[in-house]
Parts: sequence; C-alpha cells; structure tokens
Amino acid sequence: MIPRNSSKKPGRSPKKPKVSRFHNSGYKSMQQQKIMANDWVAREAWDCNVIMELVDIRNIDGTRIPFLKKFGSVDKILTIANKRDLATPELIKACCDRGILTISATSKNREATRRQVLDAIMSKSSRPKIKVAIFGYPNVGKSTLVNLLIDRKKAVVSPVAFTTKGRQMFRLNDRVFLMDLPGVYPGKQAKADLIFKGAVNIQGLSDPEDVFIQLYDRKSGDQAFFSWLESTFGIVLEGGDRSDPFDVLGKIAFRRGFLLKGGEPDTQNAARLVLSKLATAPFSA
Ligand SMILES: Nc1nc2c(ncn2[C@@H]2O[C@H](COP(=O)(O)OP(=O)(O)OP(=O)(O)O)[C@@H](O)[C@H]2O)c(=O)[nH]1
Ligand SMILES: [Mg+2]
Repeated sequence: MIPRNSSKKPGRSPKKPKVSRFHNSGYKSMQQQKIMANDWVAREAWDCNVIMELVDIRNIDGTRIPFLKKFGSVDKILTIANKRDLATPELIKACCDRGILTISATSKNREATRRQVLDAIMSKSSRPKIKVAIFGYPNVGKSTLVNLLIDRKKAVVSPVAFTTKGRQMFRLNDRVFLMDLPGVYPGKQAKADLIFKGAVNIQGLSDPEDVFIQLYDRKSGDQAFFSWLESTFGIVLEGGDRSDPFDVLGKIAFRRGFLLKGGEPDTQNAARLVLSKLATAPFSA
C-alpha cells in the first residue's frame, strides 16, 4: 500500500524477496544481501506508519539511509542515534543540537530509554495501531533496541554484521507493533568505510591486512587513533613505530601471542582483531 501523503509515487511495487536469498558469509554475499534488503525497505516502509531510522551516534551522517525518503513521507521518519555510551560528550551535544534523540540500547536505565523511544514513536503517529519498521546499517543495534522495547530477549543480537536475516514482528503494547529488519545500507561503499561503520562481517574478510592498511592511512594523523591502539592492545607506539602499519600489526601480534611457525608474527590475525575491536572504538572514520 502506498501512503496517501507520499510525496513521490513509486513505479512498480518491488517484489518481496524470499528469505533464503539472504546470505551472511563474506563481502560478496553481503552486497547481494544489500540489494535484496533494499527491496524489503521499499515494501516495509510503504506499509508501516512510522519508519524508525536507527543510526550510530559516532557517525550519524555516515549511517543514515537517505533512500528511505523515497518510500514514505518524511514525516513518518523518526531518526534515533544509538550507542550513546560510546560517544564523546561533544558528539552527544552535536546530536542534541540537531534535534536527534540519542539513546543507548544497552543502557542499564532500560525503562527511561523505553519511555523516551515510545514517546518519540507516539509523536509521529496518532493512529490507534502503529506499525513501526526499524531500519539501519547492520550492527547499529536494531535488534537490541527491539528487545529493550518489548522487555524480552526475542530478537537475536550479536556483534556480527547481518545477524538478522528476515523481518520479524513484535508487539510492544496494544497499540505499537515493531518490525525488526535485516541491516541495509545505501549504494556501493568502500570496504574500509563499511568496516568503520561496523557493517562488515570481519571473520569473513579474506584480506584483513589490506583493509587495516587503508584504515591506517586514513587515520595516520589522528592522535586519538594511536591512543586507542595503545590502550586497547597494550602496546607503545613511539614516533618511528607509527610509520609502518605492518610494524604496528607485528607489535599487536607479539603482544597477543599470535605467532606463525618459526615465531613470525601472525599479522593477518592481528589485523582481524583490530578491525573487530573498531566496533567499540570511541571514534569513527
Ligand atoms: N556499546 C553499545 N553496544 C550496543 C548498543 N546497542 C547495541 N549494541 C551492540 O551492537 C551489536 C549489534 O547489535 P544488534 O542489535 O545485533 O544490531 P543490528 O542492528 O540488529 O544488526 P543486524 O541484525 O546485523 O543488522 C551487539 O554486540 C550489541 O550488543 C549500545 O547502545 N551500546
Ligand atoms: Mg538485528
């Protein structure tokens, strides 16, 4: 169904893909999943009363889904920034200044968070029954938020991107129904960008060292990045140590005991470890 107040009329309604066509084993299949998931977006966004766009507070603009606007009136879109516990006070303030609600779906203060989100949903629709579809990049915390809102651990949560494979409907109360959806992201993006956004299954990467080097080049002028490497992996990076990303990986490998036959550092494994830890780093690309 196309909403009456939709500014753009879509052409042909996209076909809903079969759940079995979704995959979760590496980068290539992730691209396939994205394309299929975009079909879901079209379908689900038309049918629901509120489109919740969950973004990562550490990279609000980088984790938005602009094409949601094509599938429903802008008034239906409710943008919420999650993972506030990982953000600096400056980031939180910038978000508030933009009028975006900030939450932490893993907060201990569950009832207050639930109330805030529920109020925001209610402010978007006055219908007797409200169907809310939750969209967002993989790993932004959609399923975690669903569990918080329904106060049960019904949606599967994990730090691996693309955990949710199909849509799942949950009843929040007599009035509000929530739909958890697979992660989506717009357009073709560099792998390094997606990793910084937590949208890549790191274990499925065949070239973690190459990706680490890309990230390293990008962050080489950022003191916060080096401080994070030092404190997270228990290494010391003096001026000269910073020039070669392989030296950094070598230090991390030795520190963690990742060694190959003959005592060489296993830099592939070290790179994979760094990339996976980025999901909880206090900064973004
Ligand atoms: N620190 C922190 N971690 C969070 C927060 N919300 C979710 N997470 C973590 O982020 C990871 C991903 O959470 P999910 O709820 O599975 O994310 P999702 O958006 O449903 O991911 P997909 O189903 O893969 O699209 C899990 O390890 C969560 O514990 C938060 O507010 N703060
Ligand atoms: Mg999920």
